[in-house]
Amino acid sequence: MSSTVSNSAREGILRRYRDRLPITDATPMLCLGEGETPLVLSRRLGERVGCRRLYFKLEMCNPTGSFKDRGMVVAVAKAMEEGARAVLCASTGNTSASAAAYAAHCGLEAFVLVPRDNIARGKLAQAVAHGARVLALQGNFDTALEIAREISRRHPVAIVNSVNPNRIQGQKTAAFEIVDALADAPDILFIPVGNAGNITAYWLGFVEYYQAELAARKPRIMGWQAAGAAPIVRGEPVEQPETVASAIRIGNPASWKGALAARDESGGAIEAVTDEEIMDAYRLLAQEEGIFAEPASAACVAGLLKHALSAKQSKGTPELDIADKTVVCIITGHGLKDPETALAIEAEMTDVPAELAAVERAMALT
Ligand code: AN7
Repeated sequence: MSSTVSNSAREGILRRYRDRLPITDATPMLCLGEGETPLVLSRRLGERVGCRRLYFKLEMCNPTGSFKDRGMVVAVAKAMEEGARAVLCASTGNTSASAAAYAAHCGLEAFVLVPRDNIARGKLAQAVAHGARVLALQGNFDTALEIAREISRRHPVAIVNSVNPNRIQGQKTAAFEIVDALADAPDILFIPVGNAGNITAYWLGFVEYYQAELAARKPRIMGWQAAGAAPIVRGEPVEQPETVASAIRIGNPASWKGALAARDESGGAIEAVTDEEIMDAYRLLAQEEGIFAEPASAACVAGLLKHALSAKQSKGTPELDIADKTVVCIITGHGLKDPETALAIEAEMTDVPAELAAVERAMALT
């Protein structure tokens, strides 16, 4: 079933999926080692939710620590090909980190518009470290995106948000990798939803592989928004989105229609999880699987826990059952990106004098 698997050193998605991407002879074959991320079989959470084949796709293992690199390498390569000198994006953080890295890689200027009060520190550090021009807006992501789109209409600056179709093209390659690794599509995909580019891209990828007869089926897509930022669940934009998962603090997703298509064509759903559910999943993922993801990524694991509970409560509803299904959760970003949320757990540390006996006592060895 697999046409493109490679065991060699990472060649990047442009080379690996050349035939399925909008690449010409003039496209620079950029690569920072994106793609070929691990698909890890759950050891403990699967048992907890009663699913024997639960996998985590570790998109946090991309070069800048999030899935954004797959789309960004394509968007920046095409911008180079078209002669752009500068790229621009609005971002809750990961897009800006990725844009800054790929722009630095090929000597383009990067302008990033971020919500000043709601961006995780690690992501901001990445943009600054890569030399991007960081414009910290006193507003939220939705406003920043509106402004970025207008600037790209008026000035010769390439917008590298997922409104740029090259981003979606690159991100669909994660679906290809999952099919290649499992020798078919999974039964169900759990994925966090913010601006909705990624859910759109996965669906595109699964449909493309299905149509090429590289997969015998398509997964049901289960998208998860944060309860305080759940416009698609509510059916209308949210003016003041709020959630601990700052990456998906988005009230008016650009790829809304793509998300609805993924949901409806796959027979899936888009639902909400509370911040409390997100933080519970965040801790479980770190402490029962060894996977340190950022809160937005934990949203889809929170969704899985919620789904498993309703499946249990309505036993005999075969569509909900996950016991014998192959399930994949997309772990979109690294926990280290948001040290402030992580360090809220600092209270768990034990202060100990630097003495052998005191350490032994603290370890309950005496
Ligand atoms: C870790 O970086 O929107 O539904 O500006 O960083 O495709 O938006 C990030 C989104 C999930 C949601 N997980 O993906 C940005 C930005 C993480 C993210 C999402 C984001 P989309």
